[in-house]
Amino acid sequence: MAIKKDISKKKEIPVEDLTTCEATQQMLVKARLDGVETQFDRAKSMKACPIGGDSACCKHCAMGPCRLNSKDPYGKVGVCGANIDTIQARNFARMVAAGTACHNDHGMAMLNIFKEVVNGEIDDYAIQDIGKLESVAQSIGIETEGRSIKEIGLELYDALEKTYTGVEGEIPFAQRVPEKTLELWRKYNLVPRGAMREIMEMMSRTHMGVDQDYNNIMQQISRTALVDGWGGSMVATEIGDIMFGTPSPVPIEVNMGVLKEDKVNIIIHGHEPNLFESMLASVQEPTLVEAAKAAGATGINLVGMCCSGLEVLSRHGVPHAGNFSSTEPILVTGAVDAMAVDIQCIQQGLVKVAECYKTPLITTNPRCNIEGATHIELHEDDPKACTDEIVIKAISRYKSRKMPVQIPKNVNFGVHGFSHEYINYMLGGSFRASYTPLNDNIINGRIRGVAGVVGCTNPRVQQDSVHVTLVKELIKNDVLVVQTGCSQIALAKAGLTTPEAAHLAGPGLKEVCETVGMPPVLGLGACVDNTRILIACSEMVKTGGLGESISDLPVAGCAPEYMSEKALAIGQYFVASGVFTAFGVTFPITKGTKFEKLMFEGLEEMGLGKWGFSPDPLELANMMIAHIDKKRKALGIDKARDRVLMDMADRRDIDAA
Ligand code: XCC
Ligand code: SF4
Repeated sequence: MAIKKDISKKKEIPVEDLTTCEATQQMLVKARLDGVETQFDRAKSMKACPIGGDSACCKHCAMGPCRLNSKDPYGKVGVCGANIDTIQARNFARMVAAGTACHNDHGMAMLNIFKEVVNGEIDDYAIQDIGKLESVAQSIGIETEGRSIKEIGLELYDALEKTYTGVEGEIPFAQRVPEKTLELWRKYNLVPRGAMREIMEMMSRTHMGVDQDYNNIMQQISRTALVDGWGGSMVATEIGDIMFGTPSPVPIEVNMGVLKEDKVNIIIHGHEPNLFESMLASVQEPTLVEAAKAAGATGINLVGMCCSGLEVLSRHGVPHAGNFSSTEPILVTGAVDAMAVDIQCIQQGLVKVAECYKTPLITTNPRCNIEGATHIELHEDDPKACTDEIVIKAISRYKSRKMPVQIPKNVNFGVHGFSHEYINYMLGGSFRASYTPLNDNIINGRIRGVAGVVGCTNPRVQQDSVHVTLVKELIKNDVLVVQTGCSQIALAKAGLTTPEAAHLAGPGLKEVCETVGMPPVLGLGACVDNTRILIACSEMVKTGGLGESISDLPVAGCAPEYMSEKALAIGQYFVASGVFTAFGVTFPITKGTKFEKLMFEGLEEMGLGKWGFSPDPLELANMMIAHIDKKRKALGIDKARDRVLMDMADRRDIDAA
């Protein structure tokens, strides 16, 4: 037995290879000493299934499951005769449907709360950004002049409800899509109806014996994804802003060092902002603050993780403790007195780790219970009943903290909370807010293009490192980077979301950043807030000078460490909107097939965007930059950039002389 143990110890991967996040490294070392298992250990012992990885298997009926050979993809078909292209297209379709369902489910929940707030049935939340309410209403043709908040709000609710329930016609935010892009969608029948309809149709078409032409399945994949980006996710962002405020830049702190040994530490993890917003009220409740002090703490410390954390980091500057892969390791500090979660990316492994450190793990949403966790349901008409109880649980855990606490000292700073409204204002100034300066700087070549780098972390690759290497390479090449999701926290921990990080940018981007005082990497919020990027793209097209369609823009997207089906849905809506989007880690298709060709070439030939893939960050950067340059050339602005760079070089020569 002892020998066996030695062997397993020898095989242990150094924590530095698992993650570049130092705090997470420290906690992984401690976890090993404490005998606690995390996703990093499970990823090592659970080899990814190679057939599933290539999407060459189908379990859509009981004649199967059928496994095809991805080395010889056309050598075999399933029992029903389904070929590799049908099988992969259906698998991809269902992943996109699941991701789209998640974002729409979240958006619909927000919209329901909004309705009850407007109706006066919920008073723990409010309409905080009336300007945003009006601008969103106007963007879909709702009259706002001389009308009350309630009138506008109810009409907005009725209109946006169609995002989910629309049986026919086009979703409301299709009105925000640039004309030429929308025309193309109409030509291919891609403009979504309501999400319920699109997801239902996607599930039905991918049942055994229904849609068996990968091209036709792809049409519904795009339409389904578009009702995520321009539908449910966009509603989640806009309603979130209306109720909780539109973000504007705030200085923030990230990393595990935001936990405080002498305070009652509460972490909120998940996605919907309502839990966190109510928790913000609870931790300020004087009686609860007193109770924390009576328990010997100096106060209550509320911090976020994952997208829940990003919602309030952007809006209120609440500290953020880390991204997805750090959610288990942070419990290893022993300093977390409660972790409250709602929906999405809450890995079941948390239960065991929480148990080891006697941290209450509390689920709050009826759609997400976890075996072994404590469920305290949050009801929107009285959310504080739930969040107060969580605080009380945390205080009593603080009081009975038994084991020694070990909090990594790491704290990093950044400026986050950008929004498309703020980009408008920041570059244009308050009197001439517009996208013209951004477009001008792209046209004159100081900014080569814009890249969205987003998405998860994944223990199949070294946590954070792919994000950071990729983004550094992009900004070095004058590509302005916008970010959402867990990726943003990777970059914040690496110090790239500060204005000072401009020195890492190429000469053109550096000049723009220094003039405006902005970071070269802009954090735009949670994953639903990728829709801020869609709107920014839309504005860039409408402002002029960069083509007529989103597909004309010198922009690209990437999720280099993705893991979730939501990320695939996001990727697909960017592709269908006209953006080249590259993913890392692995891509769920079989190489050398017609479906691969459609995804990586065919969609672009139709005038949409296309997919790209590489596990290597520098290769990803090169692909994105090459795409941006291709678009610059097509726009005839490639020469301008040569001039700017020559100017810079000339200037340096002069300086040197
Ligand atoms: Fe989840 Fe949104 Fe991915 Fe992070 S980035 S791991 S989806 S928390 Ni959305
Ligand atoms: Fe096999 Fe066809 Fe059934 Fe899929 S649908 S499991 S390929 S028989």
